[in-house]
Amino acid sequence: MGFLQKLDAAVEKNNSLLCVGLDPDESKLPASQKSYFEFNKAVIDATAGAVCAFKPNSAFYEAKGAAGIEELKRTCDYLRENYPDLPIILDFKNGDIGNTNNYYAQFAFDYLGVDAITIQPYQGKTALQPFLDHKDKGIIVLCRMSNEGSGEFQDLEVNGKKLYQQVAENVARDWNANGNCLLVVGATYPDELKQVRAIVGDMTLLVPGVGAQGGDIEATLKSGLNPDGKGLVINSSRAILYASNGDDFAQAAGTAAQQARDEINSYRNLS
Ligand code: OMP
Repeated sequence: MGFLQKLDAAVEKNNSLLCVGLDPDESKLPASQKSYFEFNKAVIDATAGAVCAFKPNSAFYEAKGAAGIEELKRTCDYLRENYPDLPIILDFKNGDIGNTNNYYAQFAFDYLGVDAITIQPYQGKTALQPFLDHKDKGIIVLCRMSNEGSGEFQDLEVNGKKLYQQVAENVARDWNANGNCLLVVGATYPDELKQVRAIVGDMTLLVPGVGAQGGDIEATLKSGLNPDGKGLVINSSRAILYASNGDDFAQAAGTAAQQARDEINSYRNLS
């Protein structure tokens, strides 16, 4: 089963468009938690019924060197073994010349065994072909990011449109021959999300920026849903992971995830 089919099944099963980001940060972990894997495991078990995907961000693990990569690998193994119906999105944001991309793909898909990755578009489609050729994997291309200042390049005018609009157009028109592409658009930019939705039809969009970054869930849903009341994967990391820094952290994460899912669903056209 390909990533998008797996995602769709998880959206249906858990009635959720919420993705929990697994971004463990030593400075924010509850005092009782020493291992990223054990922390993730508790959060995963508490939130798995309320999500359509999990998204570990590689940076948080790479920062700890080999030990961090090991924790990332254990997290991915745990998810595949215990929650095989829930897709894993590796937040990677990599991309290089084509030959090098083969090895990024090997790390993500063969070593970690994830279902999807985020990548940079800047090198162009030809160089990214080693990712795009993985028909069963989700290839999630950065388009209009959530951070302040993301417009510095992404809003530049090219060919009479904004660069992020051109990225959306190229990905929808030329890169998606295998039907495995998605785009990243930040929840902090609902107007841009609306523009992207208009360009890409019903393509699924990964939308980070709700929760800690303050993106508005109602505006996100109104701007980004496709006509089926789906087509969005809405990520929240810190607001779920650190809902409590006491011993009740997992329970608090579970409650925060359910609340986020329910709030998202309140703006979907659920029949
Ligand atoms: P919180 O702000 O803690 O919810 O985390 C957001 C997560 O989404 C982090 O892992 C970010 O690196 C990631 N992210 C963004 O915040 N903004 C973007 O534009 C793109 C991403 C991403 O690709 O997921």
